[in-house]
Amino acid sequence: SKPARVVKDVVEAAVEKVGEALTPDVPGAPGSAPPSLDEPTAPHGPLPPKDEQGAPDTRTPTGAETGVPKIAKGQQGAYLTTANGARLRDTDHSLKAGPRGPVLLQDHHLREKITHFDHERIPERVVHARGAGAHGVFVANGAAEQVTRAGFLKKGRETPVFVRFSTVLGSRGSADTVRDTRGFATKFYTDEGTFDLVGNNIPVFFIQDAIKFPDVIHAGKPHPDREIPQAQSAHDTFWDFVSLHTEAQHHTIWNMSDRGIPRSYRTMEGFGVHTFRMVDDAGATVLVKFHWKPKLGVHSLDWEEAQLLSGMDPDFHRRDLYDAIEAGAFPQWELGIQVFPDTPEETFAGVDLLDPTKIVPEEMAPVQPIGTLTLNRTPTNYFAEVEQVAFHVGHLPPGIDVTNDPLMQGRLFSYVDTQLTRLGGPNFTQIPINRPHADVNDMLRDGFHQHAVHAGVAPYRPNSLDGGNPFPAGDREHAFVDVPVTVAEAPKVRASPASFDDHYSQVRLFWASMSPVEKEHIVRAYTFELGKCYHQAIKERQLQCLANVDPVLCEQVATGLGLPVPQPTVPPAEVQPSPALSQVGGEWPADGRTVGIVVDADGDLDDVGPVQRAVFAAGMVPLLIAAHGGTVGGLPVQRTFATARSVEFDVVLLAGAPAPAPDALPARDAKAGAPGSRTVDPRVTLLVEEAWRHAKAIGAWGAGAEVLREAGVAGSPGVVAGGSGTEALESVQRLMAAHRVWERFPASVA
Ligand code: HDD
Repeated sequence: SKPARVVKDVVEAAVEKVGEALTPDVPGAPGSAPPSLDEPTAPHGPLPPKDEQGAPDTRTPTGAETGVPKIAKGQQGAYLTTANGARLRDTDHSLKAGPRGPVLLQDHHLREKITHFDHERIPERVVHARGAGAHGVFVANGAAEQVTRAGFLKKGRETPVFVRFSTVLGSRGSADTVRDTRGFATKFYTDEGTFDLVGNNIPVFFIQDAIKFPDVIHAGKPHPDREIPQAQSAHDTFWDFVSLHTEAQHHTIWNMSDRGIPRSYRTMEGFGVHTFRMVDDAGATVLVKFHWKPKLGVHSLDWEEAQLLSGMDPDFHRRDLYDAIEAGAFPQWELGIQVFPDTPEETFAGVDLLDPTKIVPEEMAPVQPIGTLTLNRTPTNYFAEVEQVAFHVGHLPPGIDVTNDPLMQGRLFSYVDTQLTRLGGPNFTQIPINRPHADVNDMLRDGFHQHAVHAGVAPYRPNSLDGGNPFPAGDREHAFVDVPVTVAEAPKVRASPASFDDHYSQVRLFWASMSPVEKEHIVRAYTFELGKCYHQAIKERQLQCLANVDPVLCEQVATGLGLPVPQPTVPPAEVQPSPALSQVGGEWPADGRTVGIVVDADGDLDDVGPVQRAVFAAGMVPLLIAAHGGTVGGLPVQRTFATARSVEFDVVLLAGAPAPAPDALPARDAKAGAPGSRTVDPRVTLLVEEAWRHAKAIGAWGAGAEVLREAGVAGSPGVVAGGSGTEALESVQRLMAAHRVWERFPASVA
């Protein structure tokens, strides 16, 4: 049987994998024998470990084969021990002078246990503190072989990976669904050295030079006096910064768009942001930009949904990722590159490729797929893996090199430096999750937390004492050779190229590429965030920036704020919209979505079983919602009216019209002491009203149609009623392909 840590949802999802009736062989699953709650009486081994992360564990980090496991196993043997392996009899009582006497200083176990506990926390990441990670595999399709000698991009090559997704501003315990940029950092354990692609879900960055990074982060983080607001950009210092450093306006409009509130990590694009240089075996180079394209499409939350989720389920994205993987719905992304000629100007179609605040629209340089990422394993231990993983933009394999993007250049310094504090010294590459899968034979020695037992006496080169080891590799041995880019002779200056001065044309390009409903969301986001600022001058300055982007955008936000509309100071650029930037208008698979099904003992339950099976068969997760836990008509209930909220579901189906229960919220039309005129439990009506407001498809059959009437949504777009349960499901499934029922959103911005 599987470990008891398997969560309830996963159990339900496991049912789907089995594809059978609702009786999996998982402890706690409906129909299985109930797990014993008593302490076992006989010792047994620890819970079965997951497969260890790929690195052979019998080698030292220098690559020397020892034949002895070198990675500390979390648990060995069946008995409780001290950290030094002495078996213990009792861990619940301190050693005392008599049962009522003082505790003795000699109690080593007490001191060791408490001391270790006192030091369990390490500093959280200075940015991207809140994250979730997963293991997976990257399979190359060979398309990149034409432009790079990187071995892991050769056709059919499979490379183990670890991915960490994150928010930027919030601290470790902050909510997942806040409006923010998301980190998308991938560690490819290639056999030519680790490649870290440390990207975001937004293709541009706030600043053009790394020297401003502490400033933009200080501005985005909570105010230093009261340390609020947490994980928000809706405050004065953030808007002060972005309106003064107008290069930030492009990244900011992406944040204010639906991209700032992804539906799931599984439905996010990822971007390497910078332009990289690729080099082939002959030394020929091209410039490239990396893109991750999610197989499920790019989807976002509705703003109200995001806010509700921050309270209802602050772990929404982390849970979604882990549940999907545990249920076998492995998230996938296509890795693609835009390829540009490596010219001395380092520009493409007028876009400066060294400016990290600019994109090259896909219509001008198509994204060419070079391989597929599949996340297929959740971490065994959050701290050991997700917290301790350390990425670095400079971790590059032969065939991929950096460019002179001044943001990238600064990052090349920052990522090792920060680990020295966070992970407590320079040996963090020896931590299991960070260990390269390629042989390591460096001449780095000693330092805090040195785990390797290095042999030999000559960690220097050349030497005669260690037989000359280690040897420098040549091209044939896949050495990393820096591309000998010519550096122009130029005066030393603190300056940017003139092309970096264009701060508005691509903001306008982004705005112009949005559908009306997306524009509406952007207007609302600016209005909300600026409305949270206290300083009039900051709001006015940001409105000035918006005037330079687009008059409609500026006017709408100014109206919301009750402020005058400024005139542009920069003439509006002529832009060609890029349809690829819009999230609306396509059709995507429904895999991994969640279907809430309201059931009631008096409703039409016959169709529920077939609907559940059809939902599973479509790769989605059905969750039954009822007035109480346990079963309804023999069907196991997963959510009650007390625990369910619409935001958890992508669509809602109604198989009944539950009457108001005594523990329901008071209906707004109820007089004191009177039951009110409602016939449906107001929590169910609320569920439907919210789902409607968030433009989700809603389906009902039998008595369920009554709920639609009571909620006042019957007959509106995306609301289907009548027929059988499976017919209702088929209708909402068709609607889900577009992700939401877009026409339900009022689109007042043309
Ligand atoms: Fe950064 C973490 C992405 C600019 C300094 N960054 C970090 C993470 C991501 C990014 C995804 C989290 C990695 C993880 O999950 O452990 N950062 C970016 C992107 C940038 C960017 C896409 C611009 C294109 N970053 C940037 C600059 C600097 C840093 C300009 C400093 C000059 N970033 C850091 C850091 C962090 C970090 C302080 C904090 C934790 C860590 O590195 O390991 O070094």
